[in-house]
Amino acid sequence: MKNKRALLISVLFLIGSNLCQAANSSEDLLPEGQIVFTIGDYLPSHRNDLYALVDSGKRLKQLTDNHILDDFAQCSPTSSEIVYISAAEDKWDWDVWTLNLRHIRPKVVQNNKGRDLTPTWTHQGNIAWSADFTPDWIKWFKTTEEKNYELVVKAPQDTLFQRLTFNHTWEETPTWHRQGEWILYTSTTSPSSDPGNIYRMKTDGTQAQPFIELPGLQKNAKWSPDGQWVIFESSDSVGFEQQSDVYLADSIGGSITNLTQGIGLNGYPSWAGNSQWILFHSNRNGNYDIFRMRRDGSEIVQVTHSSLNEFRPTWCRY
Ligand SMILES: [Ca+2]
Ligand SMILES: [Ca+2]
Ligand SMILES: [Ca+2]
Ligand SMILES: [Ca+2]
Repeated sequence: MKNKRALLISVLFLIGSNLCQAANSSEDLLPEGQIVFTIGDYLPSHRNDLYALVDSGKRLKQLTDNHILDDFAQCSPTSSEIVYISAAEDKWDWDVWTLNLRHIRPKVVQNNKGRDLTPTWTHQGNIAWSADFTPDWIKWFKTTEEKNYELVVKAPQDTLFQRLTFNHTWEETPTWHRQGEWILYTSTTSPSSDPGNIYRMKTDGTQAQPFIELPGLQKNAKWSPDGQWVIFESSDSVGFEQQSDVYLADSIGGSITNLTQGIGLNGYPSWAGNSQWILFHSNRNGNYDIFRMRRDGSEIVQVTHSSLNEFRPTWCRY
């Protein structure tokens, strides 16, 4: 326990001192706000914990410390809390949790059987995620990609979630348009020929249709706060990627631009500061770090510099 604490303190110091160095430059690292992200193994593991970078990038605050998986944070529309995945109750059965950023108070949203993935907030502050609907009797015969995940949504005060998709494929990484009319999400309709594309559907689950179809896997789409743009990640395969980049599209899925241009693996884009800035992670310098850039891909600045992996950022305004 003592060793773990000593390690943690040195890790915080390492990151904090590197960050201070960066923040002392003439340029502000970020629009006013805080970045919440994961430090640990890039693949989900019990070493992954959530941290917040506060005071314009000068101070690192640890949000979870329980030697279990805490990962995939997304900031709420009011920026007062995050939703994330935790394996607090069972190593193999991940669940959706929220955490109040001021009081660091974790709360389980749904203790749902199976793995719950990629949680997000709707425009109204409800919580949506991807839930495992693979029947128990068939689970052992299916590869990961063949399992059936469905998108579900739940108001914080409700006991039951509402199911949005009804099919036999994997749906994940939903994102709500700010007016609450459309959802974008990723679906693995034909994993043998294409590992996944971005679809859109009405928020009641109807009118599903392709939105962005490129070779490889497109996921982690996020509508911009002003509703005009979509950022997403596109990689060449599922796992063991050779290539992954952050792309920008307009609100109807056109004018697709590669913003990160192939240097390292780049992904998990997130909007910051009123649709003008994008956060993302990249391993271009040998391990994962958080970066930020303008919406057109210019002014890329590295935000974290430690030799650990920092990844999956989400931005919360103050
Ligand atoms: Ca679960
Ligand atoms: Ca499904
Ligand atoms: Ca694709
Ligand atoms: Ca790093």
